[in-house]
Amino acid sequence: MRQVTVTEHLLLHQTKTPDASGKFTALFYDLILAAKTISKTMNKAGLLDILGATGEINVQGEQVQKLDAYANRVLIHRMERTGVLCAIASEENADFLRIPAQYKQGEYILIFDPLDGSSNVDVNVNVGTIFSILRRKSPSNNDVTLGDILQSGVEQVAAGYFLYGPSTMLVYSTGDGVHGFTLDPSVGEFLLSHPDLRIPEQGKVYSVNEGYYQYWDDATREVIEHFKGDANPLGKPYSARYIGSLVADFHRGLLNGGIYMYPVDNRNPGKAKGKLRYLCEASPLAYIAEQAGGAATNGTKRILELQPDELHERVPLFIGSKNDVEAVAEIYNKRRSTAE
Ligand code: FDP
Repeated sequence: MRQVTVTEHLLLHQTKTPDASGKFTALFYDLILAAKTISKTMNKAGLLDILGATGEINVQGEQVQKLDAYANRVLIHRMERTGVLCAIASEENADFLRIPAQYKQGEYILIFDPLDGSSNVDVNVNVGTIFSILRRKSPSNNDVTLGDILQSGVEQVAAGYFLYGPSTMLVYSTGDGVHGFTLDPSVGEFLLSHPDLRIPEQGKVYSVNEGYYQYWDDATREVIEHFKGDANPLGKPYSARYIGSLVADFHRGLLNGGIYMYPVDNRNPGKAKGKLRYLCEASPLAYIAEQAGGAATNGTKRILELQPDELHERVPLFIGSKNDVEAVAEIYNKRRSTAE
């Protein structure tokens, strides 16, 4: 059987888009190249001196893993030279980066989490690179500003992730469904393995760090009880699965259905909005979820309609099968209206 490469797939999308200039395809091409470089290093991680922490604390107040810093460097180095970007924002950098003057400027903005789930990397658990692509809003002869980057999820031009696991995968959407590709290491190409992915409407699995139970409010506890009890559409408890690597937990839900949750907790007043970042985690994954027929909420509002005020804004996230996400929103909305 002849297999479709990701480049062919992108070119097909390009021909379907009126006025397409090929710049977007070029952007993807470089992104894929960066991911292949990261993937290759990930495969040998246990043999290189690249596991463990660098000793630095990032803008999120978290330990920077050596592989985090490495993936960030690879992505920035490759992507600032594409000629189609005007700015890059990474989970690892406090501020967004303007494309240096010596390189050609473009109209797109790339936001990424270079290595999501990296606290798992030392134990050889799946991690990934999550990305979001936006188009700048201000005129191209003006200096790019933070306002160009603080866009709500509905405005994304494309989003997706690379998953580094037993095989390396690319899952992406340009607003025309969700497509999954698997890297064939023997030829170095991503081949279409999961066309038109659809999340099952009803899941059977819930995924949350239940160790934080005592730090949740009553509404959140009721949400979790909904999935653990038998007064749910299954009439029995859901199975629990939590890898602790968002991109891997999300990917399981995308393929098999279910819900991933990272609610607000009161462990630390600084994290009163939850842990996950809107621009580089919640928004791109919500775009993928919706494009695959699933849903994503912060509890009361659709993730894609939220407007971020800060580059590293955090947000609670409930994402996956439509029925399960709607059940969560129903519980939070009911609690909210009785409290009012
Ligand atoms: P990590 O800190 O390892 O990068 O994005 C942050 C994230 O991982 C998610 O990938 C993961 O789902 C979550 O944090 C795990 O957080 P907890 O350890 O608090 O459960």
